[in-house]
Amino acid sequence: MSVHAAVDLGASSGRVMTVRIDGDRLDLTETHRFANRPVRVGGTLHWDVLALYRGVLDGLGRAGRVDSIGIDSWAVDYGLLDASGRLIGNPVHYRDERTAGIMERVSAELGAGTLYQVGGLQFLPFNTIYQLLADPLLDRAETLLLIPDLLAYWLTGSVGAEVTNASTTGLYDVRAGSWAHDLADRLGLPSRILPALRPPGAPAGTLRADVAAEAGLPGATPVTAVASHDTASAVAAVPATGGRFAYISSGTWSLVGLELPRPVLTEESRLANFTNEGGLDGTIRYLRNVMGLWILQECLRAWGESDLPALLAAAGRARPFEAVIDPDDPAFLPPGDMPARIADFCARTGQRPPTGRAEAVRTVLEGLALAYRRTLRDAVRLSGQQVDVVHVVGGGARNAPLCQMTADATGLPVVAGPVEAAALGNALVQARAQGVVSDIRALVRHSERLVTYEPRGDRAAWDAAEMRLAELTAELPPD
Ligand code: LFR
Repeated sequence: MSVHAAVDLGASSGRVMTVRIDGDRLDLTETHRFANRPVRVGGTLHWDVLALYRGVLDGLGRAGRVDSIGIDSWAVDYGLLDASGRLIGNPVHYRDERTAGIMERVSAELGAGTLYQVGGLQFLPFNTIYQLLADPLLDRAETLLLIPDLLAYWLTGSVGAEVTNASTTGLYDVRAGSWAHDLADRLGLPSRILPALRPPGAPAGTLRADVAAEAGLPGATPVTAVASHDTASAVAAVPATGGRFAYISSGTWSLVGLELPRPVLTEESRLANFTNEGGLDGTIRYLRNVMGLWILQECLRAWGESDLPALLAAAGRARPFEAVIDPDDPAFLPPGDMPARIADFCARTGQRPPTGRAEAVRTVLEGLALAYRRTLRDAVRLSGQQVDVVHVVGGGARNAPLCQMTADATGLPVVAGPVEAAALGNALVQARAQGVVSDIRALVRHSERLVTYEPRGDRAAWDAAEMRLAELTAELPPD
C-alpha cells in the first residue's frame, strides 16, 4: 500500500488528489480544489502563480502524510528566476496576445522546416520559444522553470526541467532528447537559463523543512518529477491494450492523436501541423491541439449559465448540423464572447447562426467531432499506424453526446474514461518510481469504470458535414 499526492493544475482550477494504491485497487480522493483565475494587469494576461502555490500548500497540508508528491500542469508557460533564485515578474498566460506575429517572423527568418526538424512541434503562437522572444524580462533571467518545475522548486529548492514539458518549448531537440542549444543561439535566446533535464520518474528533491512546517507535513517528503505536462500524464493513464489505439485527452483543449515509438518529422506532417511531444518512457505523443471544450466553457461564461448537463441534454435533442464550424479557427483562441464569435464565423461563411443556446452547443460539439475525425485520419495517414479504438480521457469523457458523436464521426468505438487521467498518470508514475506499480495502463484498466460508445450508422451525415465545412472555409480570406 502506498499513498501519493498528485497536484494537477488546469486552466481553470487546480487540485490536489490523494491516490491510495493497494495491490490492484486504486482509490482517488479530491483533497483540495482551488480556482485558477488569470489576472489581466497592465494589459497583459497573467497566471496568479502565488495563489496556485498557496492552493498546492493548502492541499498538501490536507493530504497529510504521503509517500511522495508529483506536480503536473498545462505546458509551455514558465517563470524566470534571477541570480538569487527569486521569481522575476509573474508568469504570463499563453492566451495573452504578446506573441502576435512572432511565430510567423521566426518561421520566415529561420525556416519553418528547420524549427520542425529540431522541435517537431505543431506551430502554435504560444509555444515557449515565441513567448521568450516577446519577454522583456529575459535579460535579467538566470533560470527558466516551466510551471510544474517552478512549483517543485519552491517546495524543494531543487532546480530541473522535466522532459515531457521541456519538449513543448520548441527549444528541445526531439530526436536527440536534449536541449537544442544551437537553435537557442541562432534565435539569440540565452541557453544558459535552461536547467538540466529530468526524465519522468526521477527524483526532484525533498520538501524543504520550512515548507513542510508551513504545510503541516513531515519534512523531507520526496517530490518526484512525474510526466509534468498534464497531457503526458493523461496519456500515460490511457487504459489501452496494445498499440492500435488513438486518444483524445479532452479538457479545455482536445489533444487528439497517437502514441508512437519515434517522431514523424516529414514535410507532410509539418504542413498538417502535427506535434511530436515527449511522453513517458521515451514515447512520442503525435497529436494536434484541437481547440476543445474551451469554446463551450467560454459560451457558458458569456451566458452566465452553469447547468452544463441540462444544456448537453438539450443539445442532444437539437436539430443536427444547423451550422458547421471549425473550432480551430484562430478567432476562438483568446478569451471572450464565444457565442458572438460563433455567430461571426457563421456570417463569414454564409451560414445562419445557431438559433438558441442548445443549438449553439450542438454546433460546437459537432464541430469538435468533425475536427477529431479529420485529425485522426491525418494522424493515421502520416504515421502509418492503424487504430481500432479511440480512448477519450479527462473531463470530456463525461460528455456523453460528444463521446457518441466522436464514435459516429470516426466510425470507431470510443472508450471513455478515466476522467481523472492526468492525476492518475501523475500518481502512478510516482508509485512506479517507488517500485509499487509495474504496468500503469493495466492497473487503470482493471480499476477504473470505463464506458464504451459504439458508432451508429449515420456516417453519411458526417461525410456531408465535413464536405460542407471544407467548402465553406475554402473561401475564407486568410487572417
Ligand atoms: C492541455 C495543455 C496542452 C497544451 C496546452 C497549453 O492542458 O497542456 O497539451 O498544448 O495545455 O499549455
